[in-house]
Amino acid sequence: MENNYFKHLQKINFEGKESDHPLAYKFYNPDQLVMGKTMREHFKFAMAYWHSMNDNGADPFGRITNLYPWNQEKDVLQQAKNRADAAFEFLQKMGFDYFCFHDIDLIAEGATLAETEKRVGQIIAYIKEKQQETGIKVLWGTANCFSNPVYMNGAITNPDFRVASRAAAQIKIAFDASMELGAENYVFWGGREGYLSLLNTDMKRELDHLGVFFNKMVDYAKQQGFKGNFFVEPKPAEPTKHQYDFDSATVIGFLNQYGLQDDFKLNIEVNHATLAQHTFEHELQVAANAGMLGSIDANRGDNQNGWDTDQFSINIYETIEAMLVFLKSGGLQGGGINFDAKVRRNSTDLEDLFIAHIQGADTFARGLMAAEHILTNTAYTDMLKQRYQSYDSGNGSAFEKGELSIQDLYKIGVKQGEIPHTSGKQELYESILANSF
Ligand code: XLS
Ligand code: NI
Ligand code: NI
Repeated sequence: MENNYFKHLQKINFEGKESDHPLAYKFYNPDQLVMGKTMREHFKFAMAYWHSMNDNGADPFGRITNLYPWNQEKDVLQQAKNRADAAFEFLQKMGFDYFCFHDIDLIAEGATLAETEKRVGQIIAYIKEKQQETGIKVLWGTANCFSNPVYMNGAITNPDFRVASRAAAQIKIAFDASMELGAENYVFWGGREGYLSLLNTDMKRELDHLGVFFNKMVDYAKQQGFKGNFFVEPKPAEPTKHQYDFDSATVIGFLNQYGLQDDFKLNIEVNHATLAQHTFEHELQVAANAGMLGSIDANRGDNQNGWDTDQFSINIYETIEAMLVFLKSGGLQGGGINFDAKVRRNSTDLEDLFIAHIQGADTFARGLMAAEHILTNTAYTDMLKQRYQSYDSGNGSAFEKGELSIQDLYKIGVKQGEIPHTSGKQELYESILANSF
């Protein structure tokens, strides 16, 4: 008999913005078309297993506050099955098509890697059945190579090969499990790949190891017939002082340096962008420029905090700017919107999980509709084009095509005389944004 943890909660429906029901979508209408695609297709919303199913509210200052009923069973396999029941019930009630997971979110880690592998195999079989019943899919899978103390000095970039090879084995197991569940993508987030002090670190050697390993993963995935994408998820710090996958630009440089640019894309997380002193839209745009905008981990940070608070998205302005980049660059390559966010330690009602995800989905829906409005009904696109019009013809166009030498540029530039100011019109752009929703 399957469990029913959210008995008191009904399927979440779209009721429109006049609704004052907290357990209804006000803006996310899955079938509504935006620029020729349904919202459902644009977003591919996913639940993050680790936050929504495994989190227990513990923080460095206090013990568990959140005793989710599905995690109370003592038998390891039964507990994992209960958790999967809760996950699928939640996803169906939310109307989400996807989830994302780490290997050891699905089932508790064993005392040895061999035992973990056995356990993962058992739970995968159960989850696969639930996928067949419901049609719910995996947006991406990944390996947690950072919680186990064996990884305290890093995983693949560990100075000790014994640990690096253990990490490689764990990643192979997680990748195989992801493929078995039909995962559309596989993620590498740095975890403890980085350093605490450069004094005891051979950075070049550690990065070379990561480059070699990723190349081997590409070969392996091809042999296995994996049709999905590999994503790297940038983050500047936490848990290490300096993460190797610092931000989009750093990751793209790394992928190019190690010949991985054709096989990897990026998974951009909002709160990681802001921790790197960038905006979310900046990180998306950098990835899009390289043709590597793969997926999004949706959340938000806190302006007064310097860590990854992983709160649910409510920032409309930030989301509209992100959705402008999203629409202009043709959406995500293979990925979707994964709510890598958690309810607060003191949000202990089961309905809080629903309210949080509804708010996140509605924020993205509003952002998408506002971005569509800006692109189709305002002067925005023309204004932006106009700003660069001097490159559309004559010498500007010749320069852009690489047809002017430095001598040519000198001849043209030296004769320019006094150049009148051209306003950047930032406040006008901002007023378009502010009036778009
Ligand atoms: C942590 C990361 C992590 C990845 C998956 O900050 O966001 O949750 O998304 O390993
Ligand atoms: Ni993330
Ligand atoms: Ni994060």
